[in-house]
Amino acid sequence: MSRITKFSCIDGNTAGNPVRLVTSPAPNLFGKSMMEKRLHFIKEFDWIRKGLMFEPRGHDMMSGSFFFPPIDTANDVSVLFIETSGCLPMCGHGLIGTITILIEEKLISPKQKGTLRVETPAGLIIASYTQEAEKVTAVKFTNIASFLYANDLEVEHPVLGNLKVDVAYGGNFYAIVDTQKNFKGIEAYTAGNLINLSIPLRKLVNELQEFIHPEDSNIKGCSHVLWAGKTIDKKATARNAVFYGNKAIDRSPCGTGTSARMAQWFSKNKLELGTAFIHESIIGSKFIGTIEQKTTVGLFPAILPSIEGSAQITGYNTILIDSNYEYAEGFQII
Ligand code: PYC
Repeated sequence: MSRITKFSCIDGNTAGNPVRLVTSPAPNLFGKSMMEKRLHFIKEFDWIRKGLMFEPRGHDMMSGSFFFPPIDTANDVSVLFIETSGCLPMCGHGLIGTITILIEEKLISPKQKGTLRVETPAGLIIASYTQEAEKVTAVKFTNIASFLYANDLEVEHPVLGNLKVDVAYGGNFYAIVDTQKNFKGIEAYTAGNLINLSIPLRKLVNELQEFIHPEDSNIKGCSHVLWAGKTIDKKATARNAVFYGNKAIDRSPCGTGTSARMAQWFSKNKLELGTAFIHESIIGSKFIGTIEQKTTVGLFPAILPSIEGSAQITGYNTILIDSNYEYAEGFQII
C-alpha cells in the first residue's frame, strides 16, 4: 500500500548554507532529553530525514530541522537537526536559520522577547535575536562548552603526505588542518579537491583514536574536517572550509566548527576571552565568534563560545514522500 506524506517546510539560508525547517507534520518522539528523542528519531523516522535531505528533494549540502515544545517548560523550544550527514547533536548555521524562521513566521512565542532558550541534543543553548520590523537581522547564541580534545595528531595522508591535525569539539568533533608544509591553505584547492582530501583524512583520524564526549558517550567519532586558509577580507580573523557527510562543504563559516576552532586557538593562547573572532567561509560569508567564558568539560579546559550570524527565508515548500516511489528515501551519488 502506498503512503504519501506531505511535509510543509520553510526553506532558508544561513550565510550560504541551507536550512529546511519542517513545520508539519513532526514525528511524535519519546525521551526525557533531546538526545533521547534524537535516538528515537534515528531508529524509527530516519526515512523522513533521508527523503527531505537527499536528492531528488534535497541535495548534498541539505540541512534542516524540526521544532517541538520544550521538554522543560522553563525553556522556549526544542530543536532536532537533520542533515544529509545524519542528525547532528548541534548545528550552528541550522540554529541561526531555524530561529530566524521561527520568529519571522511567528511559529513560537518566546517567553522573553529577544531571547530564546533552545533545547538541542547537545544541550541547552541560550540565544538572542534582533528584529527590525518583521525581519530578524541577527541571531547570537552561546554554544555548548567547546574544547581541544587532541593535539598534533600525525597522519600519513595518501595524497598530501604527513599532516599534523588537532581535534576539537564544538558540538561535533572536528579534525582541524592548519596551513602547513603539506597543506597550502584552502585558497590553493577547489571545493571538489577538499572533499576528496577529507574522506581519507577523516578515516585516518578515526583510526588513530576514539573521540568520545566526556559527559555524553552518545556523542562520538570525528565527523567533520575543518581546513584552514587565508582570509579574503583583511578584517576577518580566519577562514575555513568544513567538510561533513559524504560530499558536503559548508557554505557558511560553520557554527560548531567556529566554536571548535576558537577552543583550539584558546588552548594555544591565540585567542583571548572577549575578543571577536571573525570567521570567513569558503564563499566569504562571516560569523562573529566570541569566547564568553572559561569552563571545563571533564578534565578538559573548555570555553563557552558565542556565534553571531544571520539568515534569510528563501521559500515555502510542500514536499511529498510517497512510500512506493523508488526514491522515497532519496539517493546520493558519491
Ligand atoms: O554550522 O554547525 C554548523 C554546521 C555543521 C554542519 C554544517 N554546518
